[in-house]
Amino acid sequence: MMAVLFTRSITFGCWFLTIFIASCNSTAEPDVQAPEMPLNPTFVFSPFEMDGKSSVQKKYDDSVSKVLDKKFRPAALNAVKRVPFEYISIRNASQPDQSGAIKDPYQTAMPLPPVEASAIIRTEQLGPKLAVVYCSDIYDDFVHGGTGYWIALSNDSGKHWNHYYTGLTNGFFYAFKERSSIPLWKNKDTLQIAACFVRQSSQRIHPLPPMFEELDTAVIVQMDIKGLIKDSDNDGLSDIEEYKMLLDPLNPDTDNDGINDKTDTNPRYKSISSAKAVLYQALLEGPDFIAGHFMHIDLSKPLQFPPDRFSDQIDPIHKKKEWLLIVSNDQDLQHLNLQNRTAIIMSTTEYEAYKTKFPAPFIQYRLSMLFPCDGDENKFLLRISYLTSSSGYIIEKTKTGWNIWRTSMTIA
Ligand SMILES: [Ca+2]
Ligand SMILES: [Ca+2]
Ligand SMILES: [Ca+2]
Repeated sequence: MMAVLFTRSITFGCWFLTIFIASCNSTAEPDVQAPEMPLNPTFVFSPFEMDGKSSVQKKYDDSVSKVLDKKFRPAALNAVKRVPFEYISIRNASQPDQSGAIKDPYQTAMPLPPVEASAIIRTEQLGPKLAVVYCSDIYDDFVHGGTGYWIALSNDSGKHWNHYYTGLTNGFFYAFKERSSIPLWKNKDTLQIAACFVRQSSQRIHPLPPMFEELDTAVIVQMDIKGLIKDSDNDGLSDIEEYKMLLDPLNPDTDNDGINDKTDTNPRYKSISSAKAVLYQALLEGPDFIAGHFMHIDLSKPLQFPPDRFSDQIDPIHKKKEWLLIVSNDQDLQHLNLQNRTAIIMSTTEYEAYKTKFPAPFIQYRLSMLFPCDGDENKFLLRISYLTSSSGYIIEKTKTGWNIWRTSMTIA
């Protein structure tokens, strides 16, 4: 019962990595062991003289390394050329743009939405209508080479802006061109942008990004604005966003728990605060309250977080919480109730189908199950991995809650 956890944002990734490094610095006698990874030396730090044995964990570790060892294969051409959404149509450009033939891609006199200038790809004005194509990593992971394409639209010459996710990820399998002689507004209902078809051509080897190859450099992606902005059930998430998060675009409350899809932090499953769900929440949202690598959770009290703990994880432009994609068949994890991030939890079967719709990889957080340990019914091992770092925990169930020791940290 493997649990695989993904997050879309480097923000959390960096933060998490910082925790690892800070913790390692505070370790008095790091115990450097022989390399375990073929590419990088691996350092294992053990802050406690604690150990536990679990045959279930050994089996789990073997199954994970089998998955990780899978050979990289580039996407098939028919997958690259499959049109992913109904609101999109693909045309071939009659001829590729001549480089240098154009032009400043920005209409610089045009008012711009509050997005970072470096993220903007194209802007264009059509009377009072303004369109800006830009990149954001809200629903995508740019570490592996793919940020998401977004469009900001204004109908009143830039006084108000709305932001829409296109559902497309840079590199999987489109690369929008910043320079093109093709106007962004095809007409008042349709946007178009020159693009290349590309695909990942090499295995990603941490910390380097993978290589991409161009397959067709003369493509025009045409987007119907009505389809882009459509919110069929009026819950504040567009149909495209709901498709991306495996929510029901025709039901404003997918899990039927009375909380609207947009505000629900676990919109696919009802949250239940079981002891294990609280344990997983503590490990996901509060690893920095492990003082000296130890944390106690008292289940009779709500979890406490430092005041500004998550303030930088609410995106100021899109007003959205960071989201995590968690793949798990563990029902306790499915009942997770995060306070400050939205968890999209799917079963392993759902995730297999999901990967064919959304082939861009995400930063992977792997959260193991609780492995029974030492034949003690109240003692467990658990491991959380991120990129090439991982932490091992010994977890003890007490009368009032949980004791958690972080017993090893591995950095490759
Ligand atoms: Ca909706
Ligand atoms: Ca919905
Ligand atoms: Ca709900």
